[in-house]
Amino acid sequence: MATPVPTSRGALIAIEGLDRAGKSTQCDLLMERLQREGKKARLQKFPDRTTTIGKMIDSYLKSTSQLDDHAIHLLFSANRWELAAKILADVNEGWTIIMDRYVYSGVVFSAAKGLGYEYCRTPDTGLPRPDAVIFLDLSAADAAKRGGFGEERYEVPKMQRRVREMFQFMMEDVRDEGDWKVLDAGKSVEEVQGEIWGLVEKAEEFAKGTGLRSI
Ligand code: T5A
Ligand code: NA
Repeated sequence: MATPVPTSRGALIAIEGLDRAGKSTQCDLLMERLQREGKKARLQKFPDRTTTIGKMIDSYLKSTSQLDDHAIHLLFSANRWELAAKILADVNEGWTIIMDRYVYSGVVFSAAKGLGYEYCRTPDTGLPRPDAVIFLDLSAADAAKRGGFGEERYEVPKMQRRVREMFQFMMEDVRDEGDWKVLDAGKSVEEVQGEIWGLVEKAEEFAKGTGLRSI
């Protein structure tokens, strides 16, 4: 029996990008605008540090605990899986969900540490696939202008360089999937927000009349 296609589902949108590209700034502005316009919309940050798994991830990122690279990779994925059913249900009930990072960060950060790219993708296979992935691209020079790194584990120049290379590799690899939109995050907050808004409206239009797909 064919699965009925929901006609009034929300859109699932991932905001991805390099560190300090402005993902959280843009997600917050986007949520304000969506809510101002009376839309059913919510934000989902990944990692979601509030769950039991999320707390393990948080302590790893703050270097208060150590974990094998495979183990932390699987925990990041498990953190997405534990929230997947709710994401699916909410989208099908008409909620637009904006995700601040998603599987793409999961793949590139672990691959940047040396785990195999294909291995890194495997645990996320089957998760809800975003209608649009909005990638905020920032040059290393512009990133450096945005103040010093914080205290967290991956906020060191060598890791950041590898992450940038891996994101570039992954962007090429998934190009055919057609749902990646790359924006120049070096523009002003307002300019970037304007471009994101246009892409969000398109994704919402696309979402009407199509079922949510899987990764
Ligand atoms: N991770 C994550 C994995 O390894 N695997 C996974 O599966 C996942 C999901 C935590 C870490 O976990 C890793 C990746 C990370 O290392 P996080 O909590 O999302 O992930 O990371 P954060 O440190 O919160 O986020 P970022 O450092 O990447 O920053 P953002 O959100 O991109 O940037 P934002 O909005 O905080 O802005 C940074 C600064 O720039 C300014 C802002 O005011 C702020 O000061 N700014 C601008 N300045 C000029 N022009 C603009 N257009 C600007 N936009 C923002
Ligand atoms: Na952030």
